[in-house]
Amino acid sequence: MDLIPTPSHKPTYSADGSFALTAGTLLVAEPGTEATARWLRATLGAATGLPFAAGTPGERSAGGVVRLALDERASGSAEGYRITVDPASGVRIIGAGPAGVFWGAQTLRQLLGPDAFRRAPVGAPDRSWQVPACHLQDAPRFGWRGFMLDVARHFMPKDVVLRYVDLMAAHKLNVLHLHLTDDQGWRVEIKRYPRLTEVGAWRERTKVGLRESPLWDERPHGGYYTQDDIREIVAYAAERHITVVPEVDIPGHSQAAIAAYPELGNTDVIDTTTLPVLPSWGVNPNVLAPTDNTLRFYENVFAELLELFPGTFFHVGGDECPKEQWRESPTAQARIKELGLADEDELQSWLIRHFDKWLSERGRRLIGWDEILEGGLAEGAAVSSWRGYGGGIAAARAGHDVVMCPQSHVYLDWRQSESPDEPVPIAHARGLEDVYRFEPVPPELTEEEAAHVIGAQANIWTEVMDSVRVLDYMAFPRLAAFAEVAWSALPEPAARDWPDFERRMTAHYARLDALGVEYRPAGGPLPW
Ligand code: TNX
Repeated sequence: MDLIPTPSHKPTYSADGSFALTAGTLLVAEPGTEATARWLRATLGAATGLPFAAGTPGERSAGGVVRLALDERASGSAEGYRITVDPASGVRIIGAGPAGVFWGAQTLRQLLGPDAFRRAPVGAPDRSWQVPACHLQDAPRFGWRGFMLDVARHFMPKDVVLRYVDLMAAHKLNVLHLHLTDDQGWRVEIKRYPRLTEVGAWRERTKVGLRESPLWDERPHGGYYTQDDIREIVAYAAERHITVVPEVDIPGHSQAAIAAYPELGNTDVIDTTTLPVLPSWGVNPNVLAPTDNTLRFYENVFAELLELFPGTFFHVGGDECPKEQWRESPTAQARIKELGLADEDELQSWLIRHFDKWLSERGRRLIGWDEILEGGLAEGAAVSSWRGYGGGIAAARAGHDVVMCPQSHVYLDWRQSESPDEPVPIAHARGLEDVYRFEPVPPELTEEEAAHVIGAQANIWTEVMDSVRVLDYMAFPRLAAFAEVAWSALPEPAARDWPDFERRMTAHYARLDALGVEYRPAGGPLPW
């Protein structure tokens, strides 16, 4: 029934009709499935007005039953599930693990049609809610199906993040990578260093930027999440089987931190006390000093963040760190000598290695942008391959895990067409079909190397996105195409059937409409 992402096994729809959800339909949650039952009752209850009264395992009802259960034999993947819809007895969702049950519930919502995505009923009180009779078996291709949101360039209020968690869940995406710090803003409260948000979360009006963009703004900007906000976001995501991966970008893209604590910068090269939270975009020469003070400072920052983010991976950035100041800094040069390093690239590697070790001692794993390969990749590090596939290929060949997110395919800040009316005219045109044709595993990898591609991710950078309306426009519909790439395994990449996806998108646009997503319409940009 026009599912997106399409299930890994072709569903069979039987001719004998459908099951109708009614006020008499019971919701039975077997042990381990209670969280999904809560989600189902809340969302489908709101959309349909039906009560979904709780039944006990084994209970039957004239109104039928929606039964949630766990059975590890349901799929080879803990995120896999099976659904059976019988016109008489009801719906059975069996997950191999709790996540599988949840993804199955998301599929059930799609089977019900677009109005199931609303927050209040819109039809006549006696309208019927039909689920087509079917057998469905599904499991994801990748364990990391990521979406990165840059909340540093433009702060996105907590509600926006929670809404995106729900939108991710609707598309079976399961990793939310939050880009929390950059030159232009520090977005998370750190108790030990209050100036990070007192100073680092606020910037003067943007003075340089994409002037050609109608969204280029001259307003001051700021905001941050308190630690309780983060706890709420993480818990909300966890209920939806989404892991939040924090990113604190070091040693480049760190000027907001330096503006708050000037001793973090290269004080022997420039007067860091005059550096503001950066009011312009691009690659910035003012980077962290490779000193013990910097190491201790970030250890303390990370220690607070580890308490907030329970997931395994911790992203330390590592991208776009110009080395000029290190070249000029007597302190940095002395460090290079003392450590017996060849150059500044190795100095960055030394810094990343330090945190790789520090994180692994705490049971976590470091992940960084593919620049962390330069000067030698830290032992346990995983790589986000953004400058194309090259970094990811090199890392996989060296036995490191990789998340493929090449800008050429899945940078959702890139413009969606060549039209002069595109509201965010960044970079090159990447339309829905381009994203749909993204293949995360490059053919040159052997099977063993390819196993290190643990997933794929779409990234959205928000230099010129200052509101959720623009964010929606840039993220959708392309995130739906990306979700299918990350979830739906195919016999071979060439088997991706664009006309079929385009057809299914017709149904999906109706779901996005019901959700209130302001996607880019298929026919072209809106008259903004
Ligand atoms: C490069 S991708 C960056 C970001 C920019 C983005 C714009 C990456 C790791 N660094 O700082 O926002 O390009 O597309």
